[in-house]
Amino acid sequence: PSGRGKRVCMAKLIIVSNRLPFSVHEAEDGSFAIRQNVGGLATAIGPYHAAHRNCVWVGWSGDDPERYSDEQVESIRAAYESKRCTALFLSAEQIAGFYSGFSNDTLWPLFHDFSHEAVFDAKTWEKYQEVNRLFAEAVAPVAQPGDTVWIQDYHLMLLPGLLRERCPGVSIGWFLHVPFPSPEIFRSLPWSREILNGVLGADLLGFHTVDFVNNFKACVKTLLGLDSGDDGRIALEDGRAATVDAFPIGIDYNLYRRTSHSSLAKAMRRGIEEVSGKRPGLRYNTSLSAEGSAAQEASSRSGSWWSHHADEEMPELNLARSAAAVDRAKPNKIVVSVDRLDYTKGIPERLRAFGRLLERYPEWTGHVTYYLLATPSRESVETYQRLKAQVDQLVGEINGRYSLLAWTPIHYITRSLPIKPVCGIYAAGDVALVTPLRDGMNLVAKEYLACHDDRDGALVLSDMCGAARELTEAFIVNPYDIDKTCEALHDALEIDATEARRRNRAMQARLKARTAGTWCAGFLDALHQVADPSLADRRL
Ligand code: ADQ
Repeated sequence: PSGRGKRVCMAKLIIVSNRLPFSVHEAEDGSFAIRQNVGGLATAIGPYHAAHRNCVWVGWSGDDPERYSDEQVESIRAAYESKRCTALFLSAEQIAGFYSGFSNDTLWPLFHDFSHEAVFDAKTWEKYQEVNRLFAEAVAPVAQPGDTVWIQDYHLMLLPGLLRERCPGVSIGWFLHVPFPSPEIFRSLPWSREILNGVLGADLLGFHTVDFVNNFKACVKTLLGLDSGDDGRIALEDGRAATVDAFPIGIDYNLYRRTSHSSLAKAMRRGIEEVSGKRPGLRYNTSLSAEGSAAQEASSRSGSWWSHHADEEMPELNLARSAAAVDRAKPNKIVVSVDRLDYTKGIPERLRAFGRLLERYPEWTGHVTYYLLATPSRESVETYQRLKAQVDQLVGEINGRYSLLAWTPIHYITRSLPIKPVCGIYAAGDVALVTPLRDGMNLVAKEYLACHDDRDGALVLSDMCGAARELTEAFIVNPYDIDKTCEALHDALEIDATEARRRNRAMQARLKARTAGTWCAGFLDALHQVADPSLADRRL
């Protein structure tokens, strides 16, 4: 048994992704500090990597090496090595072609059914191949027979094939975090066959949902003429087989539940509740509750500017004055959303639905406040710049049209926030609006529910994401349908607390059972079952 134990320890798991789960930051004294990245991949696989000493991670550093001297690049490399990460450095040209170009301008829109946004450019395709080869050259020397390589996402779809040629006896898995499109869309890619052949170098190919698995199988049939069995096995021409299956990703439920009770998250929640008039505090003048009126009187005595003057000069802006026209007993509510600013997330459509709510149901005036956290990403890409301008404009229009002196309908935050304040925002939300136009899974919906463990709170969820297949008790909407999304938002705001808790409990039970940890273990177990059985005693 001791000999067997020794062999088991020697086998490695090599995780390969475009970005590493850490970033390096330069301190004032010129030294480099390493910080954990936020985001789905880092939080899903990060704990597995941290807990397993025989697990290493290979990825692009995200830095432009031209900014640093050779000596500094070596210090950065060493900082990553201390976290069992191997950092690759790409040139500015490779970043433009591989990352901004083929990955983000071609595959990302195509895979999200935005084919009109997809750019087909032979030069960026060239760079995509070059960088995938660079990854293969970094991984191949460390991958020994019996080791496992787990490749992540659409950036590295040629890597399974490249490693298959270079690394005999290694089990190769690949997981796609975004949707996989239907053949009608995928076949428009001039290099679709090369991509399929590359990714079929893996022993196991994982997707979030059965729909994406079926799309992939249909593409393999249409473009390569290969059949797949009911068990997901695809017999390949070289005598090997690749298996495809669905592995819906989960979250670290307890981490989000716990973090929502951290003092920072609680302070954030309290602040949001005060500003939105849900809890007596800052927004004293607009609170329509008895408590609020007392606070308002107190504030007039203390002499705030607008309580002295606004009533006389701008009565229509003064919510306290117009309160007679609205339901005084109506409780104030908070809507939240958290996204990277990306055109797949449906932010303009969602804003229109919120604007329509204020138009169609004027009784929500002064009673509902929307906290919109939307952090810009991929800012060098023109489509993203246009989207930012569009969102800025819509927020401005809605706030301009509906604001009262002491009530702003939308609080728009574009900074990137760490996990604790994000959990504070989730916890403050009576309703989470999660309405992507297309999304592989969408972790935000799941994180919101974890932050409402044992509480009410309602989720309005797009039917166009993987999460909708699991979170069936949510208010499911077609995010393109502005009227229906507005109605669902209205219903979610009005839901009875007992009913909200009942729905949440059903969804939360599923999230507790299928976590990020069980997702990792489930994928790796399945990989070891389908990969070469003769290697079984040499693996992790
Ligand atoms: P993403 O497109 O990044 O992930 P998502 O699943 O929502 O989308 O994950 C985003 C993560 O980043 C969440 O953990 C969220 O808390 C965090 N986040 C998002 N916006 C933030 C902000 N403004 N500030 C701070 N934190 C923010 C891809 C796919 C998804 C798939 C995941 C995991 O596109 O469909 O669910 O991978 O597989």
